Amino acid sequence: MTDRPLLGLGTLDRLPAASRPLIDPAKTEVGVLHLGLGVFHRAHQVVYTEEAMAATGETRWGICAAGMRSRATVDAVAAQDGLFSVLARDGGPAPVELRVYGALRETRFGAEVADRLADPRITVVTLTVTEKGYLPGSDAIAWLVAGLERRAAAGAGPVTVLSCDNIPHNGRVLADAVLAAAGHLRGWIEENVAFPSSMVDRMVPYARPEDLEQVAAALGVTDRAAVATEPFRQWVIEDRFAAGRPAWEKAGALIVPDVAPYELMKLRLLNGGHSLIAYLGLLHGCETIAEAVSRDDIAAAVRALMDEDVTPTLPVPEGFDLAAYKHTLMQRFANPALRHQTLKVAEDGSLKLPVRLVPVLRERLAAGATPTHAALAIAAWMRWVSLAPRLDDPLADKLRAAAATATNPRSLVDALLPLIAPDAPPEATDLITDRLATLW
Ligand code: CS2
Repeated sequence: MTDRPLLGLGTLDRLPAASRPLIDPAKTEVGVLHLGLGVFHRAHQVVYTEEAMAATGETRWGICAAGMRSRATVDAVAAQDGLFSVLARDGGPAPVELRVYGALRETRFGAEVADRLADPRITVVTLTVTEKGYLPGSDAIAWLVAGLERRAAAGAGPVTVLSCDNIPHNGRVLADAVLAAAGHLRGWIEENVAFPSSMVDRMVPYARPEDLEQVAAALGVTDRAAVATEPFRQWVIEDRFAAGRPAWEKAGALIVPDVAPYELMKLRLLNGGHSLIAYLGLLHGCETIAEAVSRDDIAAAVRALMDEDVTPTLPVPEGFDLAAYKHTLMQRFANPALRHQTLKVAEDGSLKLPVRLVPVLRERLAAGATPTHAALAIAAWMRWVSLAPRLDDPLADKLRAAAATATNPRSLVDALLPLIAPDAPPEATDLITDRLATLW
């Protein structure tokens, strides 16, 4: 890296005008608390929240975001006064967007987040803690409950806790996890906290050194917290709030009575498709999702998964153009500028497949159909589990031990399927074994 100055409040005026924040960070107060300071939060909720403030002129929805695992990310963002850039590319010669965002006003690390919830000006908590954040005993849930405890004690009033993770009816899942850990606070939570469900969408890989270099060259400052993403973004939120919120609809979010149809569509088509591409791609040595779908066999498999297996399971919202949605998805997967790591999408498969593709497999089998491509995705995951040099998954040890006992496709399915689909029907085992044999 060169000796360009670091991005921060003091260097904002060096930025090209078109890349400056939409709001004045110095005049923005915190009204939202966020758990999970990863790349997705920065490229999604921060962008919506800043645009909402810019559209309404409200200055009270700045974000205090807490890192759950990476101290380095918290330090990088804090060193830049909360500022970071979003670089959106679609494969064309110039970025579609390159802007520094200023809505993130404070950072915390881990358990420190709890105290912040005692502030009555904070009326919304958002979460991006990934699937494993909702497991019993997770830090995220413990810190959230500790925060709610302080809020109740401080008499700080009702609050909305909004899950932004890829889990069906994520609001209900979160409410159940929080209430199960709440002990004596249960009654207060039931009276004062709303848990809407939401569907979030934007593909955001880990930023690479080349991305940071591109940002620095264009902006003239060093930004160690920049994120590189695609132009597309979507947020559909259940209209169930306990108190005030940013006007996210002014930034394009849909606030609806029921998010379930949107959630299922997104989880099964996009995320389910993603998982299939990632595991098949890894088995073929592909580093990125775009590289994987540039192979005709993988592109054909994803299309077939979407059209033949997933589509018949979806309750499509009134007036929604599903064919166009699927077409756009294929284009997004193929975005050559995105460099979305197959390894990143392959993480935590034991938690992702049960919400993305196992239900498709079960529902289609129950309907008397043969969901070959959902079975192929699961088979590809199993093959990857048995071959991967390293597994990033909360069940990694268990998966490895189970896979180590398997000597043929059938025994691998027998060893792994119960871990992601307990009580799967025998036809599921047969179908996955058949697909696995083609990958063996
Ligand atoms: C991906 C998602 O990593 C994964 O499992 O499928 O992160 C996906 O990129 C986002 O949900 C897109 O909105």
